Formats: sequence, C-alpha cells, structure tokens
Amino acid sequence: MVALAATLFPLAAVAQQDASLEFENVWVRAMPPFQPNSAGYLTLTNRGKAAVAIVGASSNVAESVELHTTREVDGLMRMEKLTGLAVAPGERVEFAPGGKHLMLFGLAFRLVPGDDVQICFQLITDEEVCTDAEVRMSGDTPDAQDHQHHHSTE
Ligand SMILES: [Cu+2]
Repeated sequence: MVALAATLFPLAAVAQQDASLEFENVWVRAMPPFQPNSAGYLTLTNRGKAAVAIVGASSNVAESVELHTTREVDGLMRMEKLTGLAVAPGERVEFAPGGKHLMLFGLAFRLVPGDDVQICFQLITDEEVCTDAEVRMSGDTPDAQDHQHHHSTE
C-alpha cells in the first residue's frame, strides 16, 4: 500500500515536506535611506510529522540573511547568530522584535512600507521553503537602532 502510493505519487512526500512549515505575519522592517541592513520577523509553525531543521535563510532583496537571537548578557541585550534552528512537529517559533529575528545584510534597495519581498529558508534536507514578506514600519519596535549599531562595525 505504501509502496503503491509512493509509485503513483512520487512527489507527494516531497511536497508534503515543503508544506509542513506554515508562515504567518511575515514582515521586514522598512528602513530610512542609506541603511544597509534590516530585520525580518515571522511566526513559523511545523505542521508536519517530522522535525524541520533550518540551516540558513536568504532573501531576494539582501546579499545575505542570518538567523539571530537576542540574549541578555550582563544587563545588555546582545544579538547572537544562530547556526540553525530545529522545529519539532507542532512547534511554533516566533521571530519578533527583541527576540529571534532575521538579519538582512546588504539591502539591494531601500525598503519602503508596502513592498513585497521574499524570505526563504534552507533546510538540512537541501529543500528551500519561501514565503512573501511585507515591508512595514517598525513603529513600536525599538531595536532597529540596536541592529544598526551592532552591525555598523562589521
Ligand atoms: Cu540581529
């Protein structure tokens, strides 16, 4: 039965794996002119039955994208690069200002509110899953300046 299904639908298993990550509320921070970097946020949920291991990220508007987390060290909020992120079945991971986020380095152009950009995640299985992201103003999210400060010396 299983073998028959696999023969008839050889791509079904792959497609299912692709679909197992659900993205919500994906957005990238609008930046003033001449800012080289930005940050992205989203909520992702693993709807599949297997753990998903994210090993990298990319965007069509940035030279490179890193997964970061924010940790308090000696009373200061510091960003740390994550080399990967494992998401268990049913697990929901939030990327939000002040916590986990995507750092977009080397913006190709100025991000203006309302723009649509693309965020992709590379998985350990060599698959890539992409989602649209909306460019929004940061508003009540005060860590934008921290990002710029932190990365301006790199
Ligand atoms: Cu960061």
